[in-house]
Amino acid sequence: MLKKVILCLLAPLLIGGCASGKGVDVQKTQSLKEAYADYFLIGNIASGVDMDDLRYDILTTHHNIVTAENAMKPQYLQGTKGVFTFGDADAIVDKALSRGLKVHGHTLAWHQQSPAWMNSEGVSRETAVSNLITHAKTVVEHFKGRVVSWDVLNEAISDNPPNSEDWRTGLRQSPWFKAIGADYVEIVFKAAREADPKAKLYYNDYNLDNPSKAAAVYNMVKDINERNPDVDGRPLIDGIGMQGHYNSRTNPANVENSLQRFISLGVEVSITELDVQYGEAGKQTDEQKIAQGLVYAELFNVFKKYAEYIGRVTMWGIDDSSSWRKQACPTMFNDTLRPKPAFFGALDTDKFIAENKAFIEEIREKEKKEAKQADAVYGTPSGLADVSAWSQAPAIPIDNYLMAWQGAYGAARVLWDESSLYVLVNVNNAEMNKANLNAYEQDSVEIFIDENNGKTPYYEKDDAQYRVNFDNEATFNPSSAAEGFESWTSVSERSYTVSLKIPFRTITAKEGGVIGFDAQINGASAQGARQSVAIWNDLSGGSYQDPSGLGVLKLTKR
Ligand code: 9MR
Repeated sequence: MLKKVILCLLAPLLIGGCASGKGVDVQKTQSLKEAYADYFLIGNIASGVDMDDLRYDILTTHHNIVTAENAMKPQYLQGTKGVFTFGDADAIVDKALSRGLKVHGHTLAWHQQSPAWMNSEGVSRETAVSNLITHAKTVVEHFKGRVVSWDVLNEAISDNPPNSEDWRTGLRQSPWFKAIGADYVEIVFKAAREADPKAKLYYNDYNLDNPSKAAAVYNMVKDINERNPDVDGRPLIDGIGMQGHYNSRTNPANVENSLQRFISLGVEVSITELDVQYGEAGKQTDEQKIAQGLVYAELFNVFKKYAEYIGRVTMWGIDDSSSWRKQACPTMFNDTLRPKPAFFGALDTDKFIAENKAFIEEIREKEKKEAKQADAVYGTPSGLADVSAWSQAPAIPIDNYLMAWQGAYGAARVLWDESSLYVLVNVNNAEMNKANLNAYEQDSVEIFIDENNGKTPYYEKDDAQYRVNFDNEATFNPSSAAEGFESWTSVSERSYTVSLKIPFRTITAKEGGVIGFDAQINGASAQGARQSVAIWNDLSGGSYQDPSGLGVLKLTKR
C-alpha cells in the first residue's frame, strides 16, 4: 500500500529516464547552482556538442563552472610537437566566460589521450622532462586569467598501490613515469605554478573512495607539499580532485572518510567528475531511477557537510545520451534532457530522502542479490598438468557475458588445501590472440579472490586478481600476489586449459570456510581487441577493483 502511494507521488519524476519520455521542464525547476550558492561551485563538462541547444541552457541554468571534457587534453592541444592547436578549447572557454561561467582546466599530464612523441618511443628522460615542462607552461600561459584551476596531473596512482605509505611505489607505470621517474609529479606542478601563480593546482584521480588508493594520494600530496611549502607563497599542490565515477555499490561513508583525510592535509578538495552508474543498455527501471537519486542525495549530503573545504562539485555529463557511460544512465538528465530523480536528489537532499525513504529501503533490500555459491573440494594435485586431479570437483560455469558479444566461455573447478587454492579452467571458443598490449584484452582467464569474503567495495590486503593468458603469461593485481603463484596452460585449436596454484596470503584454509571467488574469461578478437567477457557471478564488470560482487566458494571435504 505504502509503496503504491509513494509511486503515485513520484509519478511525475518517473516518466522518461535514460531512454526517452517527458518529464519536468528544466526551465521551471529550481537551479542547482542557486541551491548550492552558499556551499560550493556547481560544474559540468562541455564539449563541442554541448555548446548549442538545450544542453547549453542546462549548463548555464544549473552550473557556474565548466570543464572541457576532452578539448584541453594533451593530444588535442599538442598532437604534433611544437604545434599547439587551441581553437576548439578557446571556443569552449570564451563561450563559457561570455555566459558568466568560470572555467577549470583538464588536464596537463595523463597517461591517456597524450601523443606518444611526448614521452614514449624511446624518448630520453631529458627530452621527456623538456616536453612536459614546455607543454604545461605553454598551455597554462595560454589560458592564464581565463582558467581558475587546473587538473595538473591526472590518475598518476595505480588502482591498488602495493604500499600506500610509500607513494612512489604506488605510481602507475605510465609513459611519463617510465620516461622520467617519480619526480615527474613535482616537475609538472612546478611548471604550472610558474606559468600562472594564481591558478589553483589540483591532483585529480578516480576511486578515491578506496582507502588504500586514497592513502597513497594523501601521502604523495603530503610529502610534496612538505618539501615545497612555499612556491609563490603557498604549498605546491592546492587541491585534490576526487573524480567521483560512482555506481550503485558506492558507499558514501567511504567517500566521506577520504574527504576527511584529504581535508586534514589543509588542501582544498573538489568533486571533479561526478556520475553514478545505475542502469544497463541505456535503460533504467523506475526503481533504479529512485535508487540513483538516493545515491546523489546521500553524496550531496556529505559534500554539504564539508562545504567549507570543497571548491566545486562538477558532474561528468549534462545528460545520459552524451555521457561517456551512456549505457549506465549515470547523469541527472535523461535522453530528452529532462531532469531525473537524480537531479531532485541532488537539488534538495533532505526532501528527496524523506519523500522516498520507505520505497528506497525496499529497493535496496531487493537489490542485495544473493551471491552464487559453489564447492571447492579438498585435495592437492600432484602437479598443475595433472588435470584429472580436479575431476572430483564440481564444474563452475563461466558463461554470463558482460558485453554484447558472446565469445569465449568455459568452466572452472577448484581444489583447496590449507595453504593454496588450485583452479582449473577449461575455455572454449577462443581466438587465441594475445596481440593487445593490455593483458586484459588478450585471450585469458582471471580469478578473483576475497579470502575473508569481506565483500568490501575496494581491495583489502586479502583480495587479489590473477590473470593468465592462453600462453601461460601471468599478471597480478596487486603485483605482490605473484609470490608463490604458479600456472600451467595447454592449447588445442579453439580451446585452452589453464591451471593455477594460488597461495592463500592471509588465511590458513579450513573445512567449512568460505571465500569470495569469481572466474572470468576474456575473449580477444582476431584483431587483438577484447570482444567478450564471460564471468561466473559478478556482473558489475568491476571485480578488478571492487570485490563486493564476487561469488562464494565453500571449502568442503568429500
Ligand atoms: O569523457 C571522456 C571521454 O569522452 C573520452 O573518450 C575519455 C578518454 O579516455 O575520457 C573521458 O573523460 C575521462 C577524464 O578525462 C578523466 N577521468 C575519467 C574520465 C572518463 O573516462
